Amino acid sequence: MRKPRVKKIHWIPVVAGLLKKDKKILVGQRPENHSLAGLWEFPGGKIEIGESPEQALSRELNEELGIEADIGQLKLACTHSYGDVGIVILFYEINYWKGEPKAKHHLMLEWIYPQELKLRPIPEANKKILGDIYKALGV
Ligand code: DGT
Repeated sequence: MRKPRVKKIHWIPVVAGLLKKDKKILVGQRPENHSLAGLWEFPGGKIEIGESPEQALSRELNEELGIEADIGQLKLACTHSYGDVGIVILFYEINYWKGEPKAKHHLMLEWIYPQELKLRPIPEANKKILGDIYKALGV
């Protein structure tokens, strides 16, 4: 059998939470020992086998921030490929949660005005859809 000529991308599903409080959003700085270290991202991570996106995000927000989150609406989805690996990211609105977010995984957490996102180093996957992220946040 001939090898296919088109290189297939291996897609990894990822979920991220848009936590909003007093017109600010929560971002975390990716830890040193991870890919994209030092970049500011929305809390979240990869969906594990057998999980729904909402279950995955609820687990990630618990592991990373120590909160019990009420997963809101799916606001935005995008894809980004890094060569032969790609990510599909689903961004969910999070308006309600129990507990105070703490940096259990990130170097640090910060509540910032959405406009500040364009001044920070963020993953390329987010940079290229920043306009849509602003729309999803209602700014
Ligand atoms: P692990 O345990 O090291 O496999 O990591 P997880 O499951 O916590 O997932 P992570 O954060 O390493 O993977 C998420 C991927 O999505 C990673 O390639 C970075 C990328 N990404 C791009 N934008 C964002 C974002 O806003 N938030 C998150 N969490 N990931 C993003």
